[in-house]
Amino acid sequence: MSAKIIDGKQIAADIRAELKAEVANLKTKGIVPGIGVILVGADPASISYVTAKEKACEEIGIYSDDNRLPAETSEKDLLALVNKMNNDPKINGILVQLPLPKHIDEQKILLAIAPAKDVDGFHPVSVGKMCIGQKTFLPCTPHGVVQLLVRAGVKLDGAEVVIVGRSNIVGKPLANMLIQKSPTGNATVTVCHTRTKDIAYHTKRADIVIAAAGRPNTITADMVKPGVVIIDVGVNRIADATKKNGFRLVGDVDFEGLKEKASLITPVPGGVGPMTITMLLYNTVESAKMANGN
Ligand code: L34
Repeated sequence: MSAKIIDGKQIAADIRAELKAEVANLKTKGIVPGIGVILVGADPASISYVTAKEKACEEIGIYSDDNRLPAETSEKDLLALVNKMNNDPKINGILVQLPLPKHIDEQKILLAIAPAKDVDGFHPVSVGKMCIGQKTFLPCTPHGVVQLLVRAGVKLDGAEVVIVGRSNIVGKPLANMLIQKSPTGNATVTVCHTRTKDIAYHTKRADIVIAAAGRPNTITADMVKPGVVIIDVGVNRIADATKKNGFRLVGDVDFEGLKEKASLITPVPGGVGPMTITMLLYNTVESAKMANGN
């Protein structure tokens, strides 16, 4: 069998077209969704993600307030900027790109973001609401993964899902979203991590394997059953002298081996990444609607 590729770029483009129409409609009512973007430091991957997010905002008509701060920025100054954005009516969403430099307490910053503007869904209030199934901002990468599965027609109800990775931004929230009693949940979820005794024991019985470990080749063809659905959340930069920029991107799975065995698989790039950006746009538009009473 040769797997069908889930085209994240196309699905993201479809959702962005829907959002663009919605933003145009909001503008007729005098509403312009706005996002405050904060990047501290000059990590090349973070620069590329933040730039892509701002470009995507512009394409659909979201206003963005760009803030690129030096790596030495103090926690106090960063908190002051977040506070300013909390009180700025033009800003409906605040994005503090992670990771932050070591001298800044990440949890302290996330806690300072007003929950009403928490378009990344990382504030403990948002996380708590998500866990108990209340309406809230859902974190962008796991929300994007769920949307990819739904729009690719993958049945989640009763599915055996194995997530490899337990980060706060992907593995943990994704597990929560997929076990909710809802049409986009109802899966049976196992979460594997670095202390799991035998990851293959779990992935071999999975209908859907989601790799979010941050390490290439975490999932190989011998670890899965034929017909499995593979979602690859990884984005790893591998040095490659033949490339202009000196690297190529690979995910967390052995794509070449798995595409012969899976029924559906996401590529890297062009899978989950564009969906992460799209769900940020979605949350920002939702936030603008809520701020204006709908
Ligand atoms: N606050 N920090 C905050 N929110 C987030 O949602 C993120 N994340 C993760 C890192 N830190 C964050 C992102 O934005 C990961 N992430 C992210 C966003 C976009 C892409 C990948 C990760 C993406 O667009 N990937 C492209 C390739 C990009 C490239 O060429 O470098 C893809 O097609 O996969």
